[in-house]
Amino acid sequence: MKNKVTIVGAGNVGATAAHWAAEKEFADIVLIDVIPDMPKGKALDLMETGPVEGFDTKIIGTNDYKDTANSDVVVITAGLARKPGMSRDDLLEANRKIVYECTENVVKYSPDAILVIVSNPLDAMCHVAKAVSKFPKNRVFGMAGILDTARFRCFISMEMGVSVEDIQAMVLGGHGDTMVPLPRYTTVAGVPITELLPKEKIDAMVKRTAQAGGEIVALLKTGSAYYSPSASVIQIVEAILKDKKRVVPCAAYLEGEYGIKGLYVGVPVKIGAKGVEQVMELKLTADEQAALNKSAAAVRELVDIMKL
Ligand code: TXD
Repeated sequence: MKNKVTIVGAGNVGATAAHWAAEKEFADIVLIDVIPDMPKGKALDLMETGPVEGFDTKIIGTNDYKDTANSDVVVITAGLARKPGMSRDDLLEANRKIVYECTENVVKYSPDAILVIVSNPLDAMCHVAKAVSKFPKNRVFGMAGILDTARFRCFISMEMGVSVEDIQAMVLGGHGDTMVPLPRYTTVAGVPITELLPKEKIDAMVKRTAQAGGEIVALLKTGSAYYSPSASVIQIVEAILKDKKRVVPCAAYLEGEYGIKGLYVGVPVKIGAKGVEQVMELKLTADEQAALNKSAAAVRELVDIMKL
């Protein structure tokens, strides 16, 4: 039987994620949104791309959660995106209600699905989805670290003039301005960038990475980044459906790892058919741990406001 992937929110991230997924032919796709007919239009347009691009993926657009029944993976991208001058945290009130409602609807029809959250503020929205779904922690987690490391990798590639394919990066923490890029664990062909680049250059790239979402928001003016976020979430979906055991940073529910309890924070995890199959613990220096604690505290503050 073919896999089924539902994408909730057919906006910039959701529709572009459907596009990447359609090309990969790994599942039937359902695109759902509250705007009447819009997801149907986008799904049909994408289906009509099949003959040109050579994919046979079935894509359904809908406003009815019945069509999402028995999904293997559900990606939640519904919610407001940032406008210039806004932080991700400014979206908390509006998006918690949206993510609450979407999760409620999704779990009614797909009680065994794995939920991958994208809506911001990301880590806090994972808490909403976990509380509403009551799913085990391995089946509810968030996409942010793949995007943040992709941005870091991109900047290193631009700085050094080397292929992005040979760059591995690590970013920990919440998906916000306090995120923690880790140069010691960021390598070019296995060599840490701390041995390849001067400290000032690395510091500048670390800062740019933490602010990279805002850089795009300031340029777009009408919304936030979506090509890279959507590609990143589809990498997770692929890792689940193909049981690839990819090791990537995701917002995972920690229960003591890194000294953090009862909180979603970005850490390296193993992703396979069961979702988050393992949290990988890195050895951190005192400074790195302090930065992670600060980032976790920022997430905790948002979670406390929600009183879930
Ligand atoms: O790294 C990450 N996790 C992120 C997160 C990277 C980029 C974007 N990130 C966040 O994803 C962003 O801050 C937003 O909170 C979401 C979605 O961003 P996108 O750019 O796709 O926003 P759009 O284009 O405005 O699309 C949102 C869609 C839109 O079509 C709405 O009609 C729909 O969400 N929406 C809903 N769908 C279903 N159900 C409900 N209740 C609903 N409310 C809005």
